[in-house]
Amino acid sequence: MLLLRKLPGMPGWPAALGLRLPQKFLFLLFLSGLLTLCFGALFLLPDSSRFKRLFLPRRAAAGDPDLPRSPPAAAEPRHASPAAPRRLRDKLRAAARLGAPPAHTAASAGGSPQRGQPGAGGAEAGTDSAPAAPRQTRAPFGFDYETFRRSLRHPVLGRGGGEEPETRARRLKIREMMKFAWDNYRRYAFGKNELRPLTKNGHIGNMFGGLRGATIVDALDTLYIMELGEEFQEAKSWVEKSLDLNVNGEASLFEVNIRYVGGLLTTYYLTGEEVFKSKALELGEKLLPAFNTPTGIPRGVINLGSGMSWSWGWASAGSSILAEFGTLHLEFLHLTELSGNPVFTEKVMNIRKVLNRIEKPQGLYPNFLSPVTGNWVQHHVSIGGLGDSFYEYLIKSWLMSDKRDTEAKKMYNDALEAIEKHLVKKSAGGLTYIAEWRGGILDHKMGHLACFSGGMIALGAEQAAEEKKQHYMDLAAEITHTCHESYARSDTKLGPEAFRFDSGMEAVATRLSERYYILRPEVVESYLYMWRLTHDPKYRQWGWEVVKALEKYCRVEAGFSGIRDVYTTTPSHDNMQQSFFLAETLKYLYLLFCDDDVLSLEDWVFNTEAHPLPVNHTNLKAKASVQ
Ligand code: DMJ
Repeated sequence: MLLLRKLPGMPGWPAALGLRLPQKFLFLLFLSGLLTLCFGALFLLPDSSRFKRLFLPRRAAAGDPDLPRSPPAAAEPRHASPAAPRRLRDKLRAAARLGAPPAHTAASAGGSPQRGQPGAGGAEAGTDSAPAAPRQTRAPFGFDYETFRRSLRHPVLGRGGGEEPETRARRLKIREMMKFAWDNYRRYAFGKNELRPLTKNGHIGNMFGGLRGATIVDALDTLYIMELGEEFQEAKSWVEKSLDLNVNGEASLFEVNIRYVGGLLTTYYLTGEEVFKSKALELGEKLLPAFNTPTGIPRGVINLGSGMSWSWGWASAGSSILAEFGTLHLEFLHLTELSGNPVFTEKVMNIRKVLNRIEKPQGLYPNFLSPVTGNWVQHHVSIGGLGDSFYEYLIKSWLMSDKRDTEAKKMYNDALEAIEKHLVKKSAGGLTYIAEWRGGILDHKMGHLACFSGGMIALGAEQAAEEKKQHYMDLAAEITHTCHESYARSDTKLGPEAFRFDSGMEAVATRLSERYYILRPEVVESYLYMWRLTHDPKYRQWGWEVVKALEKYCRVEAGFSGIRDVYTTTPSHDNMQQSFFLAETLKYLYLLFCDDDVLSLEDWVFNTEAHPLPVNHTNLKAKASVQ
């Protein structure tokens, strides 16, 4: 306006219109009001609006959903938002400070950034509205392993000393069992997925899509923790030389994640050896195509070579399974942590978003969800198989975030409340159990898998409202007691795959098909948590009963085998040494006879395959910045 007036040979607008002074004044007033209105309206436009990006400085208009709208970060209350997005925000901000577009721009456009390359989401500085910084090239993302190690509150393997000779002897016995299981696997099945201890050969199976060495990757951290140095080196050099990730074949997204990605991540955190990190990240990227569904809920099966994914044939109407897509969170957050690539975190945060959006019947989470429509497919609810580790990962997400992921905590609390209201029952004989729910009808059955829940409920009790803490500790103890009963009531002192509370029976398998024991860990897992959280000596006693039973009924000449019927003392062996026996059962038993500072629960959260992942202590922030 003013400019126009001063242009030579051009009369001012109002003059040109032939207006008088008061009219000119009114006209000017009207125009300035109009301008203010237009400019002010810019702030009301959605962040994505092109006009906004055109007129406002870049930072204010960025509109990234992960960036806080208000108040600014410094004013954020400590528990205001989940930890994962917060860390993501920190990284995005760090990238923005260097003028780099956030890494996920590249990732979500289909190409994942090359780690360690300047082009990994890295551009030139200088587009920010902050005071002009000297032009600099973005350095590669780096994870500072030493900073991470310094952040741990306890030595990984504890301080040692001051224990009872009996405790030490029992621990060493379990170490010997691990060595026996490993030696036989190495001798007869090295490089295969599992050992067949009766026929003395290897088993490959079809769960890992052509990947081999499941027992090696699952056993790595147990060998390390038990200080079986030579054996650990054998396992490590196999991973270095022979773990081939360029495979084809149908893999379970869930199994590959919990065993391979989990095992590799943990071994990296324990040792700092790059090979474990790079393999974990490479494999993690191969899992990403499974999320390419209309809802972002991954399908259960993926071809690691082609990236094609589909649902399990047995899952009703092409659905995805709660315990499968709900058991990725811990590992995926660590994949982001180590790579700087937010895509992993984005994928699992989206799963949460979908779950939070849909209605839950009576507050319960059914086990089958359509990845296409995002609706529940069947109303079967269980804290055992098909549901189990979804609940586990909610409370563990909260713990792993150093107690900042309040969204996970709330989801866990709400779910547990609904489970308690609808599924927790007491038998006539006074045993507390968690039944299954089929469209509103209760099935009074508890699977062996559901026995992890004693430990989980104890672990979660700490965050409960003051008046409920003791209640949850009591509930955890009662469930663990029931699971112990399922062992104590069998002839072998090992528990069946499922036990029931009907027809006058309590905590025993009533069907022939449910009498087997395949070296599963869930009951001893609960013993470990209960021991660490209460120090009631009965849990060590119960753990020792399991050791004796395993030795008596599952140990064969060339390893450990599952048994077909826990109710007979002349068992028939199933000829399979499951990899989770080395990853979980023996690890939990060993830790039960260790001091609490060995893999302290303050520093580590166990994934569902017992691979410990570090808690993201607040003072760890520095480690994940762009160097
Ligand atoms: C393990 O692979 C994991 O614990 C999983 O969450 C459930 N099943 C087995 C052990 O029973």
